[in-house]
Amino acid sequence: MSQGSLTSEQLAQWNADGYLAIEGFYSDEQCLALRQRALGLIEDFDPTEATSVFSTTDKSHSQDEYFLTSGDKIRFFLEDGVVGDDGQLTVPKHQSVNKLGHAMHDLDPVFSDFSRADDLASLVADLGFADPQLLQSMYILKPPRVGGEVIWHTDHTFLWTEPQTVVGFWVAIDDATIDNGCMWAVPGGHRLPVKSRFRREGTGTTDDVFDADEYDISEKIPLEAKRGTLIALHGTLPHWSGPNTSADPRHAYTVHIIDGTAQYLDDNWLQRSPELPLRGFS
Ligand SMILES: O=C(O)CCC(=O)C(=O)O
Repeated sequence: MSQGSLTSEQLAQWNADGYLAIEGFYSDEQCLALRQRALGLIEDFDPTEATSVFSTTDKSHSQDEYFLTSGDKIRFFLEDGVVGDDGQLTVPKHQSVNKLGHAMHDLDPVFSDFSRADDLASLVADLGFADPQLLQSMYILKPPRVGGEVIWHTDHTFLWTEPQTVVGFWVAIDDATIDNGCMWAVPGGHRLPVKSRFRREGTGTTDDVFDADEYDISEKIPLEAKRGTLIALHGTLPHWSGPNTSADPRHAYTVHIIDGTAQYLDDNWLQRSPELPLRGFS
């Protein structure tokens, strides 16, 4: 992407569909450097620390302090079913990790540079942010044959501001296809009211359900993406990714940005210590 503004067609697509895919936003070199850094972090990680298995099909993880205290750390979340009865991994360590989260963008220089690329700052300004704050980062591995689905959700459900401001910026670090679990979305679905809010309650979490009906996903479309493609996802756009049924990896990086002019609620699951305040692009 060249420095500067989105075209009027791109802005129109963003407003109409609630997402915008930009091929070649990041170079292969940038993606491969981030990939190498993520794999290095996994190499250094002791799996016994990952007492929480992350899966959005099993909300029980969310009660786990490991998850709730990860907003200002670099933590490693395991795929379902990769820990045997003896507490040991049943697959090699690099195949067992579902994702890294949630503050690599502030704690790791390689992730920080990737997340604060000039082109991303320009895009975020074009999308109307007055005071962009980088809230959450995730490096999602979706390992071959093992990587599970991410259920239909909107990001506003999890990262609530008043008014709604969150946008997800998802980057294909590997080519993402239907077979290896690319993202899917319902174009225009961002205009519907969100169906729930996930928030802290006591020492755990709860879902406030506003509408118990499932999303109508009859109009869903796959967002296959070549390495380096960036997909901006409006905070109220329903999206999903399937399991990786292929032999190919599907690494992706996503950073969620909110506007500092909005109120970030203090019962959102993701909270940061005052020692690591949110930052924008500088
Ligand atoms: O990469 C995926 O499979 C899911 C990512 C996602 O849902 C998100 O970034 O909000």
